[in-house]
Amino acid sequence: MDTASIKQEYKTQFGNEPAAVFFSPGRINLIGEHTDYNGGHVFPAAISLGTYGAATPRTDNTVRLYSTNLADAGVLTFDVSDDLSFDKTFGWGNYVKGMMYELGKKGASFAHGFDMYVHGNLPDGAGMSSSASLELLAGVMLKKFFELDVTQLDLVYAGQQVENDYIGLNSGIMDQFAIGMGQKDQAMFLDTNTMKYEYYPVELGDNVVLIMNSNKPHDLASSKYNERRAQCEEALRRIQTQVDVASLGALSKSAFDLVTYLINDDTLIRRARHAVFENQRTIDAKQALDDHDLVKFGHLISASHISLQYDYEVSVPELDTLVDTAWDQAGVLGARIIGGGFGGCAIAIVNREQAAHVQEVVGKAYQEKFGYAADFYIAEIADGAHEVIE
Ligand code: GAF
Repeated sequence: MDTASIKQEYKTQFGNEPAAVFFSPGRINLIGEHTDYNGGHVFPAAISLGTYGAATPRTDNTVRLYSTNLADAGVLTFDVSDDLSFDKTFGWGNYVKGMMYELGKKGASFAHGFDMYVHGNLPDGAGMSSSASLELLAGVMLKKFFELDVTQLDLVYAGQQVENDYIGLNSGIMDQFAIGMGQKDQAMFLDTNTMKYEYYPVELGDNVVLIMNSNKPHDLASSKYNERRAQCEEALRRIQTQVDVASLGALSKSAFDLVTYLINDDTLIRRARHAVFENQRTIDAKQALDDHDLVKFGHLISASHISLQYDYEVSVPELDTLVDTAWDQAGVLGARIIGGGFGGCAIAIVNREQAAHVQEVVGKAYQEKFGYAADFYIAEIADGAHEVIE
């Protein structure tokens, strides 16, 4: 959907012209999975698939929300003077109301209502972070309409608080950061321990990032995401009984080896090993790009998948099939699951000329095995959440 169509749809729904249109991307992650709540590094980028919002301030206190993606929910309505606490029955609207709630805790005030029409082209539940996309969409809209004195980074943190405190998913900062701070053609190499980051051009020579959507939706909150985080925290707690270390991300691979006896539990060792090794792989992957060593970069990406499959156990047969089949194809440098796991998407770094063939072969194998199709997109790296000015 382009800006003109979303404006038209807004008008059909609400009867007036929208005052502004906003876009908030989804994200991919080159490498660094489940490291962001372990004080490690991540390497994500915002993409051109995402969520559009057309909106207008109102003179009264009513808020009306409508999403084409969840049209069955109809128009969701509340009043800015209502209790804005989480309400399970309010469905997707909680992401917008949650941003008001969290920004309100930081001093923002909302003196009037607004109408908002939302349309996302990000496949729902595909692990490209449609929820963070919606949070940041609401964030940039609220900032404009209520003249909030907040930075883009403040909106990023508010989005994470919506997940953690409002919705109840103990996610890290990666998704909101990538979606809020993204820049066209740039990935972000972020140290989640210090929050220092640098933009890094996604220049992969003759290669593209092929997104492979399993179309098996994941549900992070009801999946084992919070359990994984708790397992990492427990492993760290056991290490800290004897060693002064702030996070798993602060441990080198050899330092970790020396303290596994303190963890002394098969599952917890595997979870923590993933966090420690994945952090190191992410640092090495950036070094490989610095060295123009794309073959090594690809190997690190594939190693990440193996670690997520066996040590962290967040993959599923659908994603393993996409990744394994991609690995077997000429022109593929590496492939792995992205995001929280338990469904959603994988990526493959593929030679541009061979991408169509890889897509065909992987798609056919997937359809034969699972009886439904996977979808494929070439990632376009895009700007973070913003108002669309024409
Ligand atoms: C989800 C979370 F929201 C992120 O914070 C991150 O932990 C990711 O899973 C795994 O790397 O997308």
